[in-house]
Parts: sequence; structure tokens; C-alpha cells
Amino acid sequence: MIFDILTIFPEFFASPLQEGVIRRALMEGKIKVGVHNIRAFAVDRHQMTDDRPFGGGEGMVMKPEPLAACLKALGNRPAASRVILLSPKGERFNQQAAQRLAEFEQLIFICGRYEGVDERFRDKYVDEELSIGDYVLTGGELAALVALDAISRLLPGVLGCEHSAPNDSFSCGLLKHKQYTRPRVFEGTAAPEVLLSGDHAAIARHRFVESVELTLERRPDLLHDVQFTPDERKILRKSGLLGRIETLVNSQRNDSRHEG
Ligand code: 9D3
Repeated sequence: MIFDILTIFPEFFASPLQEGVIRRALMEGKIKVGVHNIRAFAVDRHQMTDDRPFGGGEGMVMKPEPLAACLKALGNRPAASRVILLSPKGERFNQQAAQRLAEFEQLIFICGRYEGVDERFRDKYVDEELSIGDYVLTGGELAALVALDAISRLLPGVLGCEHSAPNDSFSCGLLKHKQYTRPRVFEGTAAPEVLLSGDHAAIARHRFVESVELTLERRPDLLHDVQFTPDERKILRKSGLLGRIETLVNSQRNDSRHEG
């Protein structure tokens, strides 16, 4: 996978790409990352990449010509290539989007700044516009890094074999169970006995119940899309969780009906 990042802050990307899984993926050639300074393609002697909005109003708008010139300087692009604008107005980037984008050969991330980019650039060059969540950042750089990280770890050979994508939280639709390691007793609190029992079926049941409890508490919205097997339903019924889930899913169904 080739990532090309267009930004007015190229230094932003130096250290985040030099650690851990991403560093190794770069060294092993599983990913390539080009960071391109939009300012180098500015058209005037002041190297301006932004200007005041036509029609007046708050803030500044990114000029279209430096963005277009920077994009063209990347040269020929493979067919499986996408130009992605990171912007608070974009569609939500989530695990499903990460999986979809991991199939491309080249992803070009454009990091927005200020109030946004000139609409004519967006119209002519941008394939999709993505936001990473409902909070306000100072620009698209962190969002580009978030997407790069989430997509890279899905690529073949990027993760070690102990963590593989299908076991991920969110892939199976529930939050993961709690984790414990040595020592057996920490500050007077023992790890759950069942985890040390060697009874693998009991451990799996315990973790499953813990997953569902955690999801009910923190991310009830996720339970809407989970399909439980008959065996799982039996376990949930025994631990008194099935009723709570059914009540919740029914009320979410009513909510979405009222929304339209
Ligand atoms: C007054 C309207 N603001 C939109 C909420 C203006 C504005 C705020 C922040 C325009 C740009 C930005 C910078 N943010 C991003 O470029 C950004 C972003 C974000 O703020 N939240 C979540 N995802 C993203 S992706 C890019």
C-alpha cells in the first residue's frame, strides 16, 4: 500500500511513523509513505496556501491551485487509487471503511486546515471526504494518521500472527473481555479463578459474558448489529443478560423508526 499525504505541516508525520508496527511495516516495505508539502506548490511569491473566503465570513479557505499542483506532482496513479479529503464534514471513518480502503493500491490523504478547501478542488479531485469522529480537531493531519494506522494493520504481514484481524474488537461486534496477567494477586486483588482453571470452555463462556456486559455498559449501540448463536443465547439467558439485550435492541429499533 502506498500512502501519499498532502499537508502544510510535513514535520507532523516524522515521529508517528517511526514507532512500533508502522515502523516495521515501512522497513519491510509493506507500506510506503510519501509526505508532500503543499506549500512547495504555492503559486505566489508569499507561498500562500490559504485565502479569505469569497462572500466573507470567518477564517480562511485552502486555495485550489497549490493542492492541484501537489496532487499532479505525484505523477501517474494506479487504477486502484483514491483521493481522500480528511474533513469534519466527511462521512465517518470506521472499521468498515478501514477494511474497504485497505483494498486499494494507493491512498492519497489531503489534510484540511482552516475552514476547509475550495469546493472546486474538492469537486474535481476528491473521491471521498472522511471524518474520524464528532469532535473538532485543528486540522486533518491527526485524522490522516489515524486512518493510515487503522488501514496499515489490516494489510497482509503487517501484524504478527498473535493478533489477527478477525479476532478484533469491532470485527465481531462486541467489546473485548478484560485482560489479566501475572502476578496472580496484585495489591490484594486476585485475577478471576476461572482464567487459571485450564477449563477452556469455561474460560470462553466467562469471556463472552464479560464482553457482552462491557458492551451493554459502554457501547449499547453496538449490540444492535450483533447476531448471537443459539449457544450464545443460552449462556446469555443463564447469566440474565438476554432480557436486557432484547429490551435495549427493541428500544433502539423504536428510536431509529422515530428518526425517520
Ligand atoms: C465552524 C465550523 N468548523 C467545523 C466543525 C470549522 C472547522 C473546524 C475544524 C474546520 C476544520 C477543522 C479542522 N478539522 C479537520 O480538518 C478534520 C477533522 C475534525 O475536526 N474532526 C474529525 N475528523 C476530522 S478529519 C479532518
